[in-house]
Amino acid sequence: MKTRITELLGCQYPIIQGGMAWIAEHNLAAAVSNAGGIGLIAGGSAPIDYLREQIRLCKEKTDKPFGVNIMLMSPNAEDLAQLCIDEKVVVVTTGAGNPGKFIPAWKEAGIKVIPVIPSVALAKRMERAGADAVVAEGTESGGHIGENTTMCLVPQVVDALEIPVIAAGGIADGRGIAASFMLGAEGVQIGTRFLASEECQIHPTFKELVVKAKDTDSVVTGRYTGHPCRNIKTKFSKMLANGEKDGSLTPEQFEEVTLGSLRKAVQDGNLEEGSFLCGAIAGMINDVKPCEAIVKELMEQAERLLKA
Ligand code: TUI
Repeated sequence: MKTRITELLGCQYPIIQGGMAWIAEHNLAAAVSNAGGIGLIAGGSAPIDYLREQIRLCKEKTDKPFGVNIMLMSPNAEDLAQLCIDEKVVVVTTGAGNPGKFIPAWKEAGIKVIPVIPSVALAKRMERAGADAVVAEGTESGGHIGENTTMCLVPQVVDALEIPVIAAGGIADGRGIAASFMLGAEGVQIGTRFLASEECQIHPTFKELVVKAKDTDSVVTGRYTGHPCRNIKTKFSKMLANGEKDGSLTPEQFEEVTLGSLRKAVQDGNLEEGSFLCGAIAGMINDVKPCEAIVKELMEQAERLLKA
């Protein structure tokens, strides 16, 4: 399937793996790239030496293009942005902020720049700033989210821009890909489906939560802090949601108890204190498979539907 996204990135399929903080490391990124998509390594708020090592390990595992996600709320985003230039990364995606100030240097270095955006206004600013494409991310996504849904956001961003649009949020099978293309997207970003992949290095408890999740097992916490995040329902995320609702947890206390909670979920599978960030589509995911099988299944189903 050829689109402006496969042309831009030099990949076989228009599937980009989500740049999930604490989760997306070189084993996952290389597996997705080797399967014909674009794997991403998440910068998150990792130390620069960690990200450099991950990029180099990924280069050893794949000769296919892969990218890096820069989380713009990270205190060392500037250093990580420069590292992408030094390591000649093919494509950078960004999240949780406006990457405008980094775009000229990335473009100068020949890096393809794809900001993740939750609104038409920000999408237009990114196009004007020189972005090559955008990911229009609906509120169905896991992690830090905007308000609009994939179904409403994607066609409005497509109408507002000339550059290609990648749909994200709630896409985990070929039907979601075909629907995204009907909305005018030329690629998809998929995170949650790859959580339940063999190459994903998260704690087994995290994978089990994804596979066992039902349609109603997703909850958004932290709206009152200005950084809403979608999680799998656990005792901890329900406590946060209730504390926010009934006022028993102040925004300051919320920030305090969630500090370090991503690591506790991903590395320790800690159900008492971990934030298991995950998309609302988890209910549809019932098995753990290699990335190659996931990508093959996604593309076969999407192509069959789009031909029909
Ligand atoms: O960034 C994400 N998803 C993430 S980042 C993350 S790590 C984190 N941990 C704690 C608090 C916050 C983040 C976990 N998941 N997705 C892309 C995304 N970007 N969603 C929303 C946005 C966004 C929001 C505001 C992008 C730009 C923006 O601009 C505001 C501005 O400065 O104009």
